[in-house]
This record gives sequence, structure tokens and C-alpha cells, in this order.
Amino acid sequence: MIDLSIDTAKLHFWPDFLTENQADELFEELKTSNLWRQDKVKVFGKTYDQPRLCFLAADRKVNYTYSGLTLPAVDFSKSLSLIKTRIEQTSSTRFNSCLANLYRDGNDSNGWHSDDEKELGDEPVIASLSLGVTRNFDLKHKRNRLIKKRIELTHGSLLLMSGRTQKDFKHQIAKSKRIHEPRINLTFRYIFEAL
Ligand SMILES: O=C(O)CCC(=O)C(=O)O
Repeated sequence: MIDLSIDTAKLHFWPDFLTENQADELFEELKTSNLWRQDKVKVFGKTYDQPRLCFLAADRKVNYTYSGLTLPAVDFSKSLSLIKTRIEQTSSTRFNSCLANLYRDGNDSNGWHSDDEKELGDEPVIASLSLGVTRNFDLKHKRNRLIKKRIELTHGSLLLMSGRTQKDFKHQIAKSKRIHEPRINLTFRYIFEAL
């Protein structure tokens, strides 16, 4: 495990959380699943397609609302449930949901935001597993533009965000013209409203 913490953002990184084979297998299974949906996002009252596909898996039928839109949840598959258990053991944290993102190529992205919805609690622990092509994960402090960090999220790696990461920082996956392959990201969260 590598401690990548910066300022008040607690960041722990496992570059080889999954073996190459485990990561390949999970990536193929998820990529070819029929769960992916093109969701919309509301910005200043106008609705747009999100620049990526996603789905939400949860322990129970919870709904997760963000950017003014609600994602219905599907049950955890066997493989996602196994991965969740492994991540829970590594992080000593319980998770009851997983937001999956599919970035089809470098045109897909995830704009600057914090995972600070109230149902995630005050200082959420979020575990982020990456599969597929390496993408840059950028973090910037909300008030001090000199405090920033870039982490390369590689195939099979796990990033754990905790402490004040969501309170004091924003993160993004920027578009990149050089990237032509897909990437899948699984972010495991605990949604309090679910119980
Ligand atoms: O794709 C990633 O690594 C980040 C995903 C993310 O920021 C999110 O789902 O909130």
C-alpha cells in the first residue's frame, strides 16, 4: 500500500490490488454486461447525456441521487460481491453500494466534483477500483489552487479516499485525445439512507 495523502485528503493506493488475470476477467465480464445505461445530468436546468455510461449496484434496492437524477439500483452480481468483500477486508470498511462508470474512450470523462451527497455521511470512505486503460485522476483543493495531485489509475489498482477528501477537494477524470481504449471504474460507497 502506498500513502498518497495530501493536505487533508487521505489517499491510500494499492497498485496491484488485483492480479493481471483477475483484473482482465472482471473487466471483460463488466464490459460485456447489459447493465450499462446512458444517464442524463442536469446542469442549470438543462439536461445532457453524461459523458460515460454507468450503473449502480446495491445491497438492497436503494436509489442514489446525484446531480438531481436518481439511479435505480441492481443487485450485486456474484463477482462484484466477492470484490466488495475483498475491498471491505483490505479497507476495514463496510460498503453497501457500487457506482460503476464505463469510459468508452478518451472522449468520456467525469468533471470536477466531490462525492459529498448527504447520504454518504460526513467524511465518507470511498474505494475506487480501476480496470482497463490507465486514466489520470486529478484532485484539487477547493480553496487553495496550489494544492493538487494527479494519480495514474492503472488496471487492477485500488484507491481509497477518506478523511476530508470529499469536503476539501474536488476530483476529475479529464478527457484525453490520446486514449482510444475503454476503462471501467467501480466506486464502492456506503449509502446511509439505504438502511
Ligand atoms: O473514474 C474514476 O476514477 C472516478 C469516478 C468518480 O469520480 C465518481 O464516480 O464519483
